[in-house]
Amino acid sequence: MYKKALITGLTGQDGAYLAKLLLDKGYEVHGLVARRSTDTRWRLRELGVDSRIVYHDGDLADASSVQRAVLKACPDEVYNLGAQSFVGSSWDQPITTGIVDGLGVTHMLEAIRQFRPQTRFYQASTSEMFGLIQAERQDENTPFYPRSPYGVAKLYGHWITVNYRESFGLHASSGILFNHESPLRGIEFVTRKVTDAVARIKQGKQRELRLGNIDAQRDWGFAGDYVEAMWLMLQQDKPDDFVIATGVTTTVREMCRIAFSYVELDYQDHVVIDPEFFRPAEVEVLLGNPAKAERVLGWSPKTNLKTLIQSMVDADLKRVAKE
Ligand code: GDR
Repeated sequence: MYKKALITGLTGQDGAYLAKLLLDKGYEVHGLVARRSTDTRWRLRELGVDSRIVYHDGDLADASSVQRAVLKACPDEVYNLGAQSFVGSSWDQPITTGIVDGLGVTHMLEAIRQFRPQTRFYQASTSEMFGLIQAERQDENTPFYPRSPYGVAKLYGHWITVNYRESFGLHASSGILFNHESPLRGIEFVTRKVTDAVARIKQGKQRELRLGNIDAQRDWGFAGDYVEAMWLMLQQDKPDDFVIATGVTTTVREMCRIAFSYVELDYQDHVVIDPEFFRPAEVEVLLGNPAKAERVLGWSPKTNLKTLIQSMVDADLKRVAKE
């Protein structure tokens, strides 16, 4: 028998890659999607999966719509990827971020507990929960210290997942994913902001790139590799929490150098530091230890940062040329 999955955040980067992965495995894929006047399905079209998904109108902030989606879809697996996911915006919209990224998780867990307790649940947790890091390499036992309203809301989402697992015996797992990127990344995130600018500068459509703290360090992987880890977590007999990372950390500055030098440009000729893009509180460095995921899930990252950034520049060069 084929399985059914319900994905929240379906129209985002991870939602699109995960939908493709599950469809390729023979799943019936459902998505909870908020109705918007703008086009939100371009990533699904890009991966050729748009017409193969069953859409449910709804929003994580609205508990009744979440319940309705669970009752209609009858999913075997729920992947809760929906969130206000841009850290920078979370200072401007702390309440929306808290409702969607925090309470939204409880809306889904409650729907599962009440109507379909056999459903397996995946929560998209984040390395932002480590924030002001308490260990040089962060793993499942590292204490949390979030540094943004986003990180704080996600920490609530993480602990309520753990709590429902322990309180009600739900098969609920939390993936603590470090930064993961792709050509489908939103333009507000720094990798895509850089690769898009590189393509524009190379084609004479832009001259400079304004960035904030380029000394920040991140552990960047490829989103396509990371959605595989989400699926693997729900195939285990026992629910658990896993850090998903590459184990390599790189500065934003070095990431810029990789992107610009790929098209024979020097980032120093184009990058301008602009205080507007600094955050009220910064996460200076993140470096994950994915040893448990390797051991238990048999998962390891397949794509290194250079290959990833170059593939993003290639995609942006093509897209910008068509504009
Ligand atoms: P992050 O991703 O906050 O780590 O969260 P982002 O790419 O936005 O920032 C990474 C680092 O780059 C620095 N930076 C800039 N960032 C942006 N966006 N724009 C700039 O101009 C800029 N200049 C420097 C930032 O200060 C930061 O240190 C991402 C999101 O996908 C989260 O949803 C997810 O949970 C985590 O990754 C893991």
